[in-house]
Amino acid sequence: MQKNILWLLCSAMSSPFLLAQNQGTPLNQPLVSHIYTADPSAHVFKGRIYIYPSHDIESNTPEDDEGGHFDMKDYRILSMKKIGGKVTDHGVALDIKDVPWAGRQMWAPDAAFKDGVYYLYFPVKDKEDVFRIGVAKSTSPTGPFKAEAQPVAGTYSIDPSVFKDDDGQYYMYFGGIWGGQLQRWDNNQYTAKAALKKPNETAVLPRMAKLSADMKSLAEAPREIKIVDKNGNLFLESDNDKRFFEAAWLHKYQGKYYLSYSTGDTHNLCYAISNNPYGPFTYQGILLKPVWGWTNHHSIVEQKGKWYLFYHDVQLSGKTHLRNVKVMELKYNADGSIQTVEAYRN
Ligand code: FUB
Repeated sequence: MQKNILWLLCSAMSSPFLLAQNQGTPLNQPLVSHIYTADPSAHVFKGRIYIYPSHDIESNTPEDDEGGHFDMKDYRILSMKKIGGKVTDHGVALDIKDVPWAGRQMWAPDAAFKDGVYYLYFPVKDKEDVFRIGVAKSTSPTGPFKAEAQPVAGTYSIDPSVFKDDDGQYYMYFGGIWGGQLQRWDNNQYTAKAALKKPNETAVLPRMAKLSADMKSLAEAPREIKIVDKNGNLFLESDNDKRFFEAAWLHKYQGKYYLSYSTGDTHNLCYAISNNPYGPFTYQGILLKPVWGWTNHHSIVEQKGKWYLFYHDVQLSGKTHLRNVKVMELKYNADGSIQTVEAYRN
């Protein structure tokens, strides 16, 4: 076994960060319990909160280090008028069998609204088992969505998140390492057998690109997003309690761009700030500590002057791949830093 893979496996299996279920008492309850949902991308469209989650299922696909057991086959959208209000499940919005180019594994989606049309962006493996990002359209925020015949040209890996800036420009942030395959993409070129980074190598960086006016294509080639420490240095792979792993989310607060993301094998949600949507982003700290389960994935949204963190854990099932979405309020300090939140009470 290659040394770097051994290191990653060991760090994952013996992770001192992994929070076992039943450590503490959940401070928030699942938003729905009749289906499993994860990776909640929340947006306020016309005053209502819509959540675009992954729809977790028990497919009995064996668990592997590439996340094969996350074998989701459709998307279902949730909505609510306000936090704490009734949550509506709007049923299947897009099925994998209606995506002509898709092979398997519908992972974390996001959505955007422009000129009367809602766009669902979703990562799924193509028929060669390479993750690509697709787009589907609807005139309703809850679908049904009609997928384009091909993935968005130039996209790859997982976890698209689409941010609209104040000037009306949309940007897509994306990528995830390990099963998300981002380590296979260097300079936007694919190498199927690319190795994971070694501990002393610079960590893989998330990607972003401006979206074209048609919302179905990239206006430019994807670029790496630099996440640096307070001295301007990029993180190494061994800085795995801080470096990017997956689940990039971009929001703006008081004129600054906040990039938040999961550190994956150390299970933190962290954030970094920039004056520019392209970065570089300076690391600030932990937003949410590990939750029950292996993955930690979120979104941040404002409604009526309050900010909310949507996240997930495995409270309902106790199984890594059967998650449930939750929400809690997020607060900022006067200097713009975010107060670290806890999902459990001890
Ligand atoms: O839901 C499948 C994958 O798990 C997501 O794409 C990752 O972010 C992780 O939450």
